[in-house]
Amino acid sequence: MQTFRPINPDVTNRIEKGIVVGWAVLVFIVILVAAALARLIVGDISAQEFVTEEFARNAGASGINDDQFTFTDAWVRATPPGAMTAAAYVDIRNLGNDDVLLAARSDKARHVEIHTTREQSGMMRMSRLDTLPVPADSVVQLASGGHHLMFIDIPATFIPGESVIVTLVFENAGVRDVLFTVRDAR
Ligand SMILES: [Cu+2]
Repeated sequence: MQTFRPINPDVTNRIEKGIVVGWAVLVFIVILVAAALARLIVGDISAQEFVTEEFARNAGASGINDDQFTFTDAWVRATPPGAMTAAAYVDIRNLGNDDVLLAARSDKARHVEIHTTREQSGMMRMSRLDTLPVPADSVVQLASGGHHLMFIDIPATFIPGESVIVTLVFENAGVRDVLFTVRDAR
């Protein structure tokens, strides 16, 4: 025969304490996990922002600025569907020593050529330049109707507002990544 035994108040107290401590530990763990996740996510975002900001500082739409070069007005002419080539323009200011643009490349074209425009028997014709001198203390303008960069074999059309990174290779100063913006200009 069972007899009813009142629960020892001391035991009840101990169980309640255990539950409180258990909850406290659980809440603590949840906060730790949440903080770790938040840090991971926020950390990633700020890393991206840092890259973007740094790139914008070095190669923003208004151009990159360093001790040697300032690149301004860097843009690519938007292309109609099916186009195989696109022209790109930029003003290169050389604040340093004499240099020579040797090549350009972009992952938005199979290759990029340096072109110039010449009048030939009343027609404007483009021809390829092997290199383009960029003398000290000068601005070399790659502009419509003159020197320009030519994207050859483009896999996709260039849509206004898009950004295109073009790597310019200089004989002395090395490479510079310049951010070009696609513009709808005819
Ligand atoms: Cu051309």
